[in-house]
Order: sequence, then structure tokens, then C-alpha cells
Amino acid sequence: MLVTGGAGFIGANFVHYTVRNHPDYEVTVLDALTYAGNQASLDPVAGRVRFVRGNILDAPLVNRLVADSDIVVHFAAESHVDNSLAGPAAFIQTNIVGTYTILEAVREHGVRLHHISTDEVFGDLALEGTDKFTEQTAYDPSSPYSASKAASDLLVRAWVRSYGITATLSNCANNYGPYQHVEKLIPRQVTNVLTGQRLKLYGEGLNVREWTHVDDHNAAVHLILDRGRSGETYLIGSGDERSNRQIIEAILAAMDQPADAFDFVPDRPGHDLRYSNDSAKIRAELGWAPVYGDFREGLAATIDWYRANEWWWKPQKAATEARYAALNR
Ligand code: NAD
Ligand code: TDX
Repeated sequence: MLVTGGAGFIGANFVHYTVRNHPDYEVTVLDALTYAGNQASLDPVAGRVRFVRGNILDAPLVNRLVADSDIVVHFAAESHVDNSLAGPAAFIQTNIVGTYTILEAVREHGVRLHHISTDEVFGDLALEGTDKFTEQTAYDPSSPYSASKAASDLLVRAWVRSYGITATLSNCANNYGPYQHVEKLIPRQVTNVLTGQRLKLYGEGLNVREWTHVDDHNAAVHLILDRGRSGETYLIGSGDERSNRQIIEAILAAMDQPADAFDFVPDRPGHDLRYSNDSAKIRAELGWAPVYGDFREGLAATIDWYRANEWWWKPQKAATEARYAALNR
């Protein structure tokens, strides 16, 4: 199995999950170690996986690694919306051209692909409402990040239809858990508490996200690898929707901080209002169900992980906050 982006948040957790639960796979990780990648995230499985530092835009390298694989799980991406607004170029290259590079290699070698994507390709839902995205929802992305992910999904579908490659896709909502970069909402706020800084809430904090534990996401990916049908898209989501303000309040309470220890900061341009996935298809067809049923428990375990692993996140913290300061966020 070739795992692209295996030194990032979800990819590293996927590699851990695979080694733990599917030891029959021989795993090779291909990762460029951008600012978002950290080879130390793979320390717990060192010796069990092969690590190749390289770029998915490097077609000869990708071709060689794909030729040696039976299956490719493609996580590598530029993943942060705020970064895409500040500088979209890397998103076009990695997310679109990089996926194209993978597609050409799997086509040449007849290797099966699973493409990891996001619910952000569908745009957003009204704040007040109970409707959800489904596999049939039309694509309507808002940010350079989500537009680049939408483009990559459409390329995968076209390569299935026109070239007959074997590929599946999944679109998950927001993930949380260990090894997530401190630029993302939950790790940023937890590490703000741990470094004595106030928490930062965009706009009025009313925007809603659906939170899925990273291990539940990765369990779903393995079910798709085992029994997913080629050409199909599977939406993944826990059903646990929370406003950003609720998330901040939960973090402050869990970390024994005053309830008002946060600031409202200028909103993200084009900020998607609400995400929510209808995951009925993967639940019915593949029997997936989240095991992290209690968000507060999962959050508490995640906070404990950041407390215990300052060595992992501290080197990134100051540079990340400097990037936010430049955006006034
Ligand atoms: P991340 O930013 O933590 O990790 C991305 C990894 O890809 C890093 O290790 C980075 O070094 C690597 N990478 C980036 N550009 C590369 C390139 N050109 N060549 C090789 N490697 C490169 O991202 P994440 O949060 O783990 O997201 C992984 C995937 O899951 C992405 O495709 C993302 O769109 C998708 N996704 C993320 C979430 C979420 O909540 N984080 C939710 C749904 C879907
Ligand atoms: O400091 C903050 N304050 C704040 O209010 C940060 C960093 C974020 N926010 C808000 C913006 C969003 O409404 O919190 C919400 C979550 O923000 P992010 O962690 O940046 O995630 P989001 O933009 O929702 O995208 C995430 O989920 C879908 C991942 O980063 C994507 O890769 C994935 O596709």
C-alpha cells in the first residue's frame, strides 16, 4: 500500500491504524514534509513502514512507487482554508496537478486508488436547518482549497469513466484527534491555553462543523478499501454538529479556564456557514458506524495528547501564530 501524505494529520493516524489493525499491508509513505508534515508522527510505527520523502508532483518518482504497489491511498494535499486564501498557488499544484500525477501512474500500472476528499466540495448549508450533503449534492466549493479538492475529485471520476481505472472516493467532514497541526481550530485553541494565550473565534463563532474522530474516519476508509465499489463516492460523518463557539466553550471548560478567555477576531472571507454529511450510504452498504460516540470524551483525550506531547507541536506554534497575526486572526 502506498500512502501519500502519510506524515500529515489524517495520513499518519491512518498509517498507525493500518499497522495496528491490518498488519498484512506493507506500507510505503510518500510525503514531501511540507510545513504540515512531520516524520516524527510516524515514530510509533518506525520499522513497520517505509518512508520516502518526495513530492507527488514528481511524476517519475510517483510512477516508480505506484508500479511497486497494489493500492494507493491518497491523502497528500494542502489542507488549510486560511492558507489557500492567503496563497492559492500551492493548492492548485498539489491538490489538482498532484492528483493528476497519481491518476496517470495508477492508470499506467492498473493500480487501485482511494482518493481522500472533504465535504467542503459541496459548499455550505444554511445555519438554521437540518438538511445534509449527500453523494448526489452538486459541487459548489467556496474557497481556493475546496475548489482545488473539488477539481481533484472530478479528475478521479473522469479517470474512472474514461480510462476505466479502479478508484473510490470519500468525503469526510472535520476531523479531530492527535497529530493535528496547530493551525487547525481545536489544536490551535488547546495550545493557546497551554501557552497562556487567549482563544480566537472567527466572526461571531456561529459557524457549524460536523466533528468526526480521525480513527472513525480511517476505519471508514478501510471498509471502503475492503468492500467499496469502484467509481463510488462515500460520505463520512459522525452526525455530531457543533458551532465554533460551542467548541471553544468545551475546550475552556475541559481545561479549567474562565468561560470568557477568548477574543472575537475578524471573520474568514467567504466563511462556509455549516457542514453536515448524510452518511447513510456507508452505514448501510459497508456497516460503518463511529465508535467515538461522545465528543467530549474524544476532545478530553485529544487535549491530554497535546498536554503530553509538547515536543511535537511546540516547534510549530510560534510560526503558526505569526502567520495568523499577519492576517489579524
Ligand atoms: P495535513 O495538512 O495535516 O497533511 C498533509 C500532508 O501532505 C503533509 O504531511 C504534507 O507534508 C503532505 N504533502 C503536502 N503537499 C505534498 C506534496 N506536493 N507531495 C507530497 N506530500 C505532500 O492534512 P490532513 O488534515 O491530514 O488532510 C489529509 C487529507 O484529508 C487531505 O486530502 C484533506 O483534504 C482531507 N480531509 C481533511 C479533513 C480534516 O478535517 N483535516 C477532513 C476531510 C478531508
Ligand atoms: O482560530 C480559529 N478560529 C476559528 O473560529 C480557527 C483556526 C478556525 N476557526 C473556525 C473556522 C471554521 O469555521 O473554526 C472552524 C474550523 O476551522 P479549521 O480548523 O480551519 O477547519 P475548516 O476550515 O472547517 O476545514 C477543515 O475541515 C475540512 C480542514 O482543515 C479541511 O482540510 C477539511 O477539508
